[in-house]
Amino acid sequence: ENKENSSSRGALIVLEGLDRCGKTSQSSRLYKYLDEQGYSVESWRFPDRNTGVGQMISSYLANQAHLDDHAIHLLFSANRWEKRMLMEEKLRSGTTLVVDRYSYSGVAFSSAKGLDTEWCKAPEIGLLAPDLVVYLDISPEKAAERGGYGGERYEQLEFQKKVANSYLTLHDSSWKVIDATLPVEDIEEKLREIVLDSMTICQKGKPLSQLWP
Ligand code: DGP
Ligand code: NA
Ligand code: NA
Repeated sequence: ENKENSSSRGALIVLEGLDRCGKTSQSSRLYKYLDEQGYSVESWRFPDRNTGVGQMISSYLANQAHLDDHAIHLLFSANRWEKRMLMEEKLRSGTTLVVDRYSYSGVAFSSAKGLDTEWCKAPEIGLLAPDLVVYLDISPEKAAERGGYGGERYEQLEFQKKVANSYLTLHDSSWKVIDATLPVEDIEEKLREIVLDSMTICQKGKPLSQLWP
């Protein structure tokens, strides 16, 4: 099998979940595995704190800047828009992207503050739709027990409970849910399996599409 077939595109793989669900370490394990297998793959995350917009988001999360809930929502969205072109180029050139958080975080976290869900979804329209969304499922209580909430703005049990409820209303039958309380190696194995399936479907010519399908 030729993994470099120029007609095949990469897959847009998104990992979602509450803070402390283990998403970040699973996405780096997945990246490392795919890379070692010889696939063209990159590890991305949102917010991307390296851009100008990302720096504003970062200081908001660190409670160093105060912004209206709507304004910060639009900045998170802008942070995804500023990477959209590059994202499409990478996917079309055959690179799979493993992305830690995406538009679903955008809607889940802002609607948890009480913003209208449809309003929250609107600025995400036209961003690339993921080929696979994996939700690492953990209760807010269990996540909080893991400790190490870094002290950023959203890292509080009561707020995470609201985020969990928002995710529940967002998630549809296309999402793959993995129990985030399983041993790390078991999660890793399940993740590999569903990601490789999704990559195969993309290689076979599945077209890129846009949010919200
Ligand atoms: P992380 O770097 O994955 O720990 O994300 C930082 C925090 O920001 C985390 O609590 C999740 C939250 N977050 C991520 N994306 C968005 C978004 O688009 N909108 C809002 N309001 N919060 C987000
Ligand atoms: Na965090
Ligand atoms: Na994280």
